[in-house]
Amino acid sequence: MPELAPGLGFHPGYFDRDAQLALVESIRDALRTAPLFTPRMPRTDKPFSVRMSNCGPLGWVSDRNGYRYQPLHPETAKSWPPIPDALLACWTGLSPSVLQPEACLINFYGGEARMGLHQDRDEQEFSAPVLSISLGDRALFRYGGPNRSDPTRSIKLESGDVIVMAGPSRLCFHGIDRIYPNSSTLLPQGGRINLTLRRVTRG
Ligand code: MD3
Ligand code: FE
Repeated sequence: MPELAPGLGFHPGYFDRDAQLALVESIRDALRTAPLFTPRMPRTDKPFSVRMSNCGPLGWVSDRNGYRYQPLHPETAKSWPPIPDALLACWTGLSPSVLQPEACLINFYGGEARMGLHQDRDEQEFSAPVLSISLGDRALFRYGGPNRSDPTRSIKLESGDVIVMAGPSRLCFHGIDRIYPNSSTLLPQGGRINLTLRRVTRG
């Protein structure tokens, strides 16, 4: 498998155009049950520029009380909808882990949205990978090492690309520096959707 760094797999064009369109339909469907919400930073209560929702038994949320996984939408108090089959199939095909994903975070980026450099460490299980699927406008993705001060590299993520963070890359710092507006025709209104599949609990 093509690796950008040890354990960091990059699969450009994993989903073809038809598969991307089908995924967008299933995400629109999920968002009818679980609408996008604006997460806020713990303590400071500052809103994220990215809007979010989830599917799967657990969803990642952030508010002034902290980051956590929970089974209910923070605004509707309903269960998250199921993870679409095409995403479960992608995980089965690319994940070296036998554990099934429990959370699919849906991030929506408008043209001005960013995500600062961070680690994904709210899970109890780090042996399973984190798998990320990009849809819509191109993004400038930056990743470094396990320490914030480690040097970073940047790559552009295009619609249909999949990234797998396994093994030594699982706890790497990473973020989205910018979105390139109008760089994809997948979403009629523009913007970028990132789907992040994660195992949360220990297997
Ligand atoms: C590298 N999302 O939701 S996904 C996130 O495009 C998040 O929305 C970004 O980071 C996005 O937490 C980046 C790619 C990604 C995700 C997790 C990683 C790269 C990673 C974990 C370790 C190393
Ligand atoms: Fe992340």
